[in-house]
Formats: sequence, structure tokens, C-alpha cells
Amino acid sequence: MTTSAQERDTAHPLDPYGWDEGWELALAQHHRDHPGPLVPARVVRTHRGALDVQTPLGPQRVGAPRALLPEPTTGDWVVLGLAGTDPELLAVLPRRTALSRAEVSGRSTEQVLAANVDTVVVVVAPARRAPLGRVERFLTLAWDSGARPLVVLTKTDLLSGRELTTALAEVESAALGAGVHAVSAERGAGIEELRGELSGTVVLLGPSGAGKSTLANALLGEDRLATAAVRAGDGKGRHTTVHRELLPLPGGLVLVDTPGLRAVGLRGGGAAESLQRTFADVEDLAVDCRFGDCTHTSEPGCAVLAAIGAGVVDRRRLDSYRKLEREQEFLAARTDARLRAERTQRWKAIHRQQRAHRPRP
Ligand SMILES: Nc1nc2c(ncn2[C@@H]2O[C@H](COP(=O)(O)OP(=O)(O)OP(=O)(O)O)[C@@H](O)[C@H]2O)c(=O)[nH]1
Ligand SMILES: [Mg+2]
Ligand SMILES: [Zn+2]
Repeated sequence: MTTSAQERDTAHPLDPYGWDEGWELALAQHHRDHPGPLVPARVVRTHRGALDVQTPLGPQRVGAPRALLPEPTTGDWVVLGLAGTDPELLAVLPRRTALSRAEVSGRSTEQVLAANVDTVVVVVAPARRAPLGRVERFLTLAWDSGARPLVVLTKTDLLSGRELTTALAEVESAALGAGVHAVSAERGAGIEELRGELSGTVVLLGPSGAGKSTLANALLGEDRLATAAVRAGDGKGRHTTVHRELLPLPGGLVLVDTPGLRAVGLRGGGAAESLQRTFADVEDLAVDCRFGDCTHTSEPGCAVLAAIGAGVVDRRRLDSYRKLEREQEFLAARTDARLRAERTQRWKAIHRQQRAHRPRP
């Protein structure tokens, strides 16, 4: 579906932003619906009620109509109408992928962090106790997006050879099915190898202070994004990056740097399957449990517990899986409850209407 600029007859000014024939086709639909002149644009950054977009003519700020669905986010391709004096945002092209988390505010809605993402890079900095649960959580989000996940262990210049081996093994144990790369953004080590693994639109994900913006600068080949030292006391980041921002990289890649996430809730909906991918090792073992509905707590003939006993699988892994599963089930139930409540409201409204129209005796 995707065709690079070289294979096409003519280059498009938005090629460095990821424009391809698939998007061309999606735009053609809109030419049929809107008679005036149209251009595509990619959302680079969002503001309250406005968007910074890259158009074929350059960067531009456009108003975001509130009724537009889905609400455009960083990475979206949008259609601009040029009939009036100001470009008008007419539509959002259907998303290929979407990186979403549950809204932190407690409502069971989700927030799309970035749209049309091809690679999700989970950035992990070395720590005395590796945050493996968080890696698993970020990876589940990544699988859920439809993009390809990768894990990058950064700041390897801070580790001795032995420490690096241990840290890599730990991260790999939590990142089965996703590639793990070690880099030092500061020294430029491992950057070109990593670049070779990236494709399309790449999102950097990870906690504040992990080194996302420093890695982004290393990939850009210039210090464009602000970075700041972590706090001396507890090594926590300072939330230096405050906006999600999309930038073209040399070599046809597109990068989205993100602010360190304080909380990443799993989505209630499709996240169950993504969890099974993150914990594919446990799932593979569970096929051999005697009982189909084995919970791997104390059942006889449990293949998962046997593997833990034999030291093949970490106990931590099963505990982490359970924790994320409980969270996901809770969110799914909450989403169901909200849908039920909305349905009830609708029925009540219909009944009220019917009563109002009933002829009175
Ligand atoms: N030694 C070393 N330090 C690094 C490396 N990468 C990043 N750092 C340092 O880690 C600190 C945090 O880096 P940032 O790139 O600002 O981290 P971030 O993930 O973007 O943080 P937020 O924007 O707050 O989410 C800075 O002081 C960087 O210089 C590295 O490879 N080696
Ligand atoms: Mg940053
Ligand atoms: Zn079992």
C-alpha cells in the first residue's frame, strides 16, 4: 500500500511527513464530496481549539471545529478546504493506527496520544530496580495501537559492561516479542543500528527523564528539542517536554517526541488481546494447564506454576500479568457500565416522548 517518493513519478512536498499513495486515495474521496480546492496536511501539534499542521505550502495554524470527529491529534492527516479566505479543516482521514491510553481523569474514555504511528519506541533508562512492570504496560499500549513496538535501553554510557549485560537481560525478559536495543544518545552509540530498525512514523514513549528528547536529538542530528537533567535527589525527570510534537527526520522517518507520562492506563476495550501478546510466554504455557480456565494460583496440573517452579518463567511476570489483567477487566467493566447507563438514558427519553404523545383519556 505504501509507496515511497522514489517509486512515484513526482515527489510530493509532504513526503518527508509520511505522505503516500494510500493517503492520496483517502484524499480522493474528499475531492468527490467537496467541490472546492483541497489540500492534505499533517497535524504536528495540538492546541486548545487549534492545530499546527504541515501543508504542502508549509506550516500553518488552523482552527479545530469542535464538532469534528475524531478529534484530530498529533500524527493525523487532515483535509483543508481552501475555498474561503482562511483554510478550513474539513475532515480527518481514517486512521491506520492509534496509540491510546485510558483517560487519567477517571472517566472511562480514552485519549489518543498519536495517530498513524508505525513504530512505538519504549524508552527505558537504567535504574537500580528496573521498572519492568512499566515496560510491560507501555508495550501493551504499543501492541494495542497496531504499530510495531521496540524497547530502547538508553544511557548505556552510565553502565559497566557487566551492568549492561544484566540490564539488557532484565529488559528482554519483559519485552518478549519486541526487539530491545541499547544506545547512548549522549555518545551516539547504537543510534545508527537503532535507526535501521525504525520505519515510518516513530513515537517515543516513556517516563520523564528517560532520555526521549535526547534520543530524538541524536536521531535528528541536531539539538532541536529541550532536555534537562533529572533531579539529583530521586533521579526523577522534570517534565521538560510538555507537548507532543511531530518532526520529520533525515532518511524519510517521522518522529513524535512526547512528554513523560505520569500515568498510562490501559484501554478497557481491545487491550485484553494486547495483554496476551505482551505475556505471550505465559499464554503459551497456559495451553498445557490441565484446566481450561486455570487461574495459575494453586490448581493441580498448572503448567505456568510448574514453569515458575522450574525457574523457566519469573514469578514477577505472572504477578505483573495478573495486575494488568485486573486493571484491564476493571476498565472494561466500567466502559460497559457507562454504555449501559447511556442506553438507559436513551430509553427513558424515548418513553417520556411516547407518553407525551399518547392521547389523554
Ligand atoms: N549519560 C547519559 N545521559 C543521558 C542520555 N540520554 C539522556 N541523558 C540525560 O538524561 C536527562 C533527561 O533527558 P531528556 O531527554 O530530557 O529526558 P525526556 O525523556 O525527554 O524527559 P521529559 O521531557 O521530561 O519527558 C538529561 O540530563 C540528559 O542529558 C545518555 O545516553 N547518557
Ligand atoms: Mg523530553
Ligand atoms: Zn495454570
